[in-house]
Amino acid sequence: KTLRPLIAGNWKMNGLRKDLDEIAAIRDGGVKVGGAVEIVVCPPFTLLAAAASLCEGSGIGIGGQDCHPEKKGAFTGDIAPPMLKDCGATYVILGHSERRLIHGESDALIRDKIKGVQAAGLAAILCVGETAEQRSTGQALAVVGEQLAGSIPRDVSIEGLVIAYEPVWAIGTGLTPTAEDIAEMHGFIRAKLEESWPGKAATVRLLYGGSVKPSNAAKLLAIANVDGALIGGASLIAADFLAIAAAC
Ligand code: G2H
Repeated sequence: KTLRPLIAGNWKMNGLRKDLDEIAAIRDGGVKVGGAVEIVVCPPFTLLAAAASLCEGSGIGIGGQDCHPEKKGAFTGDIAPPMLKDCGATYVILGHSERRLIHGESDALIRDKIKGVQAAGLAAILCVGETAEQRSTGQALAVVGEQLAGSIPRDVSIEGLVIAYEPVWAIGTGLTPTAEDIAEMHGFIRAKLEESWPGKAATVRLLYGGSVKPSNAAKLLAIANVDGALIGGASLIAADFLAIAAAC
């Protein structure tokens, strides 16, 4: 594999200030993994600035889990991309299935968010993935193809964009697709990107997400076109998260 792997932790709605100790432990252990693997932690907004200052100069990146498409304005409760950047974030997760399903986020909204994020100089981690029903009825590739076509703006560069394939049915369930199914989907995503951005698709890191843990990480990360992972539950424990990074 030629791309530098990216291991990103999605803390979701977990973490109080006392849990910054875990981020410090990720930083200390991550520095030892060295530059071979890029490590990013996406804590809740409330911990972003503190996490970024803990990780400053360590090479461990910090990301948001969502944002508003606009730079500023009358959007009560929302967070703008420049605010994330101002806190020290370099990445933002967008279009996670929990945003798509619980908050009704559409591909069109996610597309606007990617534009806002890129305009602010941040890198987007775009999540795509099918539901159990969509997979069992043979629609997985079509659904992900539609999400890619609908949520990646045509007029932006895809260099620096990261895509995370997260089958909805694998999130937090302990279930993972077969290696063959992941290889098929990641190959499909790479081919779709190549159709729209010829010559650029090979630079885009494709992460797998959904029930990645230390015990299955090496197997999942070895699959063709898997350039890293997006980790939920296991990223909350520094030792587990670092063991996954070490499996790259
Ligand atoms: C999928 C993943 C992180 P988990 O949502 O984005 O969570 O690893 O807990 O399945």
